[in-house]
Amino acid sequence: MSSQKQPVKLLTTFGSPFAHRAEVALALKGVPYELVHEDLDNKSELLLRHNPISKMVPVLLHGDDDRAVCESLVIVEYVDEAFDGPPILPADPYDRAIARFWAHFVENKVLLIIPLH
Ligand SMILES: N[C@@H](CCC(=O)N[C@@H](CS)C(=O)NCC(=O)O)C(=O)O
Repeated sequence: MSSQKQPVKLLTTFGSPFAHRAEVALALKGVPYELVHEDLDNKSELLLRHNPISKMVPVLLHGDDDRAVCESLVIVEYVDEAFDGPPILPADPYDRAIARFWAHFVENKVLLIIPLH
């Protein structure tokens, strides 16, 4: 089966802006996916196995359950590269760098002041 057609699961939790970021990327690309809701007070073996470093959601599982992508901004870029559909990041390297700059700015300066789980 082509990797484009392999099933996609997104480990998420209610109200996570980081998981929403990954969902927006999947929606923009028109990729069907299954949401798997995590209880962050009782993390699943699936989450701990696929994200042993930070143990956070979102985690994107593509194909068999051993292919896991962690970190929402990494997931956005993976989804952009792995699936057909309209590009998310600009084609021009300079424009891509500017998009990444603002994504990191939001990550480090804006989201840090919002209390999250
Ligand atoms: N830098 C991470 C942040 C993800 C994050 O903060 N996820 C929260 C939910 S909104 C989480 O899983 N928290 C569980 C924990 O801290 O143990 C990303 O962009 O994916």
